[in-house]
Amino acid sequence: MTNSIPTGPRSVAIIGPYLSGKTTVLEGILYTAGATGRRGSVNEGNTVGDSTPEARNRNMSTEVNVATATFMDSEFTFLDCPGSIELLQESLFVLSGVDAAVVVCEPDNDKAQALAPLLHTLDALGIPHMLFVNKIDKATITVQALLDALQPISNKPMVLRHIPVQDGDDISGYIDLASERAYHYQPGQASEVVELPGGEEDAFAEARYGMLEALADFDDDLMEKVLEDITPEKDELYANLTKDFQDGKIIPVLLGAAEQEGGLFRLLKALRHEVPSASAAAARNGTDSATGTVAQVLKTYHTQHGGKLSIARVWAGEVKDGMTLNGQRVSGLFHMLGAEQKKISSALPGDVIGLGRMEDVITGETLSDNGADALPTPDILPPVYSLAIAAVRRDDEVKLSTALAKVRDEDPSVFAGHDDATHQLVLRGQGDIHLKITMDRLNNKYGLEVTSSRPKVPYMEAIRKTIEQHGRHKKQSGGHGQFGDVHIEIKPLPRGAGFEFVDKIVGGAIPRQYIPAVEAGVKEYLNKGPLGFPVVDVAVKLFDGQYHAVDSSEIAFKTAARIAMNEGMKQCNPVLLEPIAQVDIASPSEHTPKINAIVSGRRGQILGFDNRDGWAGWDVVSAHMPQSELHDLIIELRSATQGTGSYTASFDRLQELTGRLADDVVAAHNEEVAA
Ligand SMILES: Nc1nc2c(ncn2[C@@H]2O[C@H](COP(=O)(O)OP(=O)(O)OP(=O)(O)O)[C@@H](O)[C@H]2O)c(=O)[nH]1
Ligand SMILES: [Mg+2]
Repeated sequence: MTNSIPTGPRSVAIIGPYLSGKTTVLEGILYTAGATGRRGSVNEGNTVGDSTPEARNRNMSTEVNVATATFMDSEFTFLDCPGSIELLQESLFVLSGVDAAVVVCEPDNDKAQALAPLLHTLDALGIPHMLFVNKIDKATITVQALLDALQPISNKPMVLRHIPVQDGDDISGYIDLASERAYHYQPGQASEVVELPGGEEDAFAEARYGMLEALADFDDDLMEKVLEDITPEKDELYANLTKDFQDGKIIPVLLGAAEQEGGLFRLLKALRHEVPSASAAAARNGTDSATGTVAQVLKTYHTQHGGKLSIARVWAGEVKDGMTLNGQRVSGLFHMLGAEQKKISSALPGDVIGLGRMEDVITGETLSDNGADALPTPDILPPVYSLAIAAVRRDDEVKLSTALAKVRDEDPSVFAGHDDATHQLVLRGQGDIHLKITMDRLNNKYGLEVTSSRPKVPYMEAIRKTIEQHGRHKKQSGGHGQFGDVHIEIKPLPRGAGFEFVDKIVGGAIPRQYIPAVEAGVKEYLNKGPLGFPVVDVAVKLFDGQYHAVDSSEIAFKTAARIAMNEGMKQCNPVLLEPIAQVDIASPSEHTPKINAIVSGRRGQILGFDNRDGWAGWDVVSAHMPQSELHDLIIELRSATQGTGSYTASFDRLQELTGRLADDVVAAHNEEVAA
């Protein structure tokens, strides 16, 4: 094991739960590394990251912030991801292009579980990751209590690298367990090295022993030393810490207070020494044997003035301004510092760069100059929340569809489409905040004002009784008259059978050429049944009728059919049908009883539950639930599961809805039609 510093540009994701302090960490890191001359603050709205109005107005990150900086000769690109669970898709794309991840979290028991999905994803992707416990200045629990809360969410040992130094109620600094140095936080500056404070010796010795023990599990030499009570050399310790982190065997835990610049210099030093060089990730995704240039797009921006900008990680070869990748010319090559772009002329493996005006390139795409195989891309998260939207100004409709395509380019977890059943334009995504951010983007970037409403549920109706009905259309008004006369039987069909038209005319009671018109008239009626909704599962049999040699016409027979349907359907015992979805809800098992209660409370029928495939300690509850109950399901699920619960849904069947609920649906529908 050696302790040399990995070479080449490296990239690190800064991820973690909502508002844990990631953008503040980035700001502090950039300042510490000398990439910026002053340290901004999220609360003052002057950080390098979060430069868009959507982010600034909300005091939260709404997209990934990309910044390249050089710290002591080591080049790093930091990808600060938004923490909101509704913006998770950003992180998933970013993780395809990093060498390690810093998971920023808070010393708060109640927020520990929010880390579970992220840690699981990092494990599945094989990305080395460490925890940075931020806001240690306002910790409410001891570090040991924090570790006790965190450890169960990962099957890898969490190895504490620092312990805090308590000064009354405050935490005034920390002791680094590997270097055996004590640091005193100095707000706004790098921490000062101080004497090991008296009274902390026992805590230090215990924590250090805990660290050695964890490392010894992966190294026989170290194990022997621990057993024989021999203090290992620092070099040996660092080599073990580095190797076990890089191999993904341990999750190192660092402490800090980013807002006071606390712990960031230590964090940067740890990253500089321990983040593997890009060749390790290239070996994982197979680009280490690539010939020519290979890069992958991690994020797409549509900038206000510079057009489309694709953020890509270079995996192999060299990227140069002006070269052709995937048949498109690179028009501008940049290093990013938030919204700022610094022109560069070429980039080597490991670099994360901005590529200008690659118009047809999408997020996740593999770029190459010689047709390299596509690298895997993350799954696109299935939508869990929808809103019907409309442009406030009618003549903005065309502009809206162009803008929606661009918005989707930047955020592939947004879907927009016309719902054929309800005739609404529906925006689908990961939650209310996600869609509101999307609408703000439409406004801020494209000047489009958009309203939103709860999407309509595509109710249908059917009948429960068979009847026969006569319909006649006769008009005598100078010149040509109109005459059509039909006898039909209207009969319910089993659920899912759709519509059937049966022609039983014998002996030419109605001439052949008019029969399609009868069918057309019936179909036209079925768009809106007696309750006001499209009719399904019905058979109409035409069994008799009359015609007139001069006055009969297609239009007359069509009208006669409509008259018959109009009269007849009312007597067929119409019934409302509501769409029922097959729903699978995933959450940590401890929440399963709550999930069951939520499903029952929303008229759901539980089908069973099972372990979530590949997710130890998680369940999936399967149920049938009415679509009308799904609208805000995700909101209730998340609040019941510390943000970890999610679901997928697909149409299962239509089911009769009767009683007060049905009356309410019909009344609301009629009111709307009348309005
Ligand atoms: N007390 C304290 N507050 C902090 C610290 N670091 C960040 N904060 C505050 O925490 C809030 C969130 O900080 P951000 O940096 O925006 O957090 P984030 O993780 O980037 O948030 P999202 O990207 O929206 O998930 C802000 O009000 C910060 O001022 C810290 O070390 N101590
Ligand atoms: Mg942020």
